[in-house]
Amino acid sequence: MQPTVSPVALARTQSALRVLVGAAFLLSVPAPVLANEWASCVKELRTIAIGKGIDAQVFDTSLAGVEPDADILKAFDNQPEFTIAIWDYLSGLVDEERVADGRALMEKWAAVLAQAEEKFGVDRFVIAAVWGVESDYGRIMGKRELVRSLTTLSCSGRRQAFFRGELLATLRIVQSGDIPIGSLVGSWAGAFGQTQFIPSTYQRLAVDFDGDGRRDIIGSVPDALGSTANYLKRAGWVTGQSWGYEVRLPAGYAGPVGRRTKQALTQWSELGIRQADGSALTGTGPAGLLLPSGAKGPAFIVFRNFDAIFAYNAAESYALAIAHLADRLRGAGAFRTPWPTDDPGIGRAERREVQQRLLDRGFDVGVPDGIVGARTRTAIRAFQASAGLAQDGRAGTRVLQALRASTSSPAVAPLPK
Ligand SMILES: [Ca+2]
Repeated sequence: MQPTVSPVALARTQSALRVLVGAAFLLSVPAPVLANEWASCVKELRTIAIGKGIDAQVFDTSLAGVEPDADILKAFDNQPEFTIAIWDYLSGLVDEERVADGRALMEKWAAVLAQAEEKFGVDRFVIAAVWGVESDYGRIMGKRELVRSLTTLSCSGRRQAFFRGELLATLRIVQSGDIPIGSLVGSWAGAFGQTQFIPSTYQRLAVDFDGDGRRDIIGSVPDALGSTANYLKRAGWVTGQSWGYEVRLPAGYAGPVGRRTKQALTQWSELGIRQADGSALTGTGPAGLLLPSGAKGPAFIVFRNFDAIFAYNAAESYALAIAHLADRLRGAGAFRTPWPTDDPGIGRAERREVQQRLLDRGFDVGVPDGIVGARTRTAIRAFQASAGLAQDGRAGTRVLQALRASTSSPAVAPLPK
């Protein structure tokens, strides 16, 4: 699937969606910035910033010695242009590790989550799931200096006006004393913190939830969780209602489909749709029918709260990952209907195993970190070629099994005794 993604949504959760939308971003690759252009651009930004209420001293301190980030351009160039299958996407985001980590952290932060649920009316499992998907519960927040990235993007490329707004919002964070300049690191596009807000979203929606007077979505878990709850509330979350659930379609279903094609549950029932366990549909309000991989894969009835999650990052696959992780954290199992593939996706532990086994066999994958990038895909293709398999470069069940089998029967014959 190739979702339409706004620059705002894209910037916020670039890490989660990179492979889905890499192609869209290639359209706005900035050109390298020349030194004299850079200096005059920074000067212009200074005038604009001061005109918008940023102290000259804050600007000068924040921009001191900042140079264009050529890595941002390289990162663009290295974006693979391919579409990931929904089952691979979900297998990486909703795996056993993320479920176990999330359960442990929900216990640790139970009081804060209860407060967030009470104050904003948003389901704590969904709050935790957003946290888990956006930053792996605060573990992966990006390491790029926000001011440097955003100044680079403010002085080069097609979206300069957008990124200038984000740079100003960043300087306001510094000026307010919410987060010190040295801590403001994030993704190349300016998403930062445990909720991966971009600075303008932060300015609108971040909350001080631990009561220390600062809104710190990087260093404070309560601030991050409260801010996520506030975001979902503002996106229209309906308290006490479900996002939706898996359903079963009648054979040969050819009725309406789509998140936006909402109708009453009675109408869906008349079309023969039941809950996955065969029971009658339940819930409140109009619902859509989501078929992420067509009528042969898992099907879902989705309510208004699915749209609230969708608002966090405009991709249905993303919203489904959050929704499913939330259910898994709550204790639910995998989907009943399997994905329509004979080569199911694998989680991060298995991806690390694939990488380690490739490494053991002499294929270069870098550090086995569970992140399947260009290097790992190249190594998988090389292994697939050597093993006579189709070369799709995908880290899936089939490649894992082939690696396990080939390691247990060594290619090199043992030395004679
Ligand atoms: Ca705080």
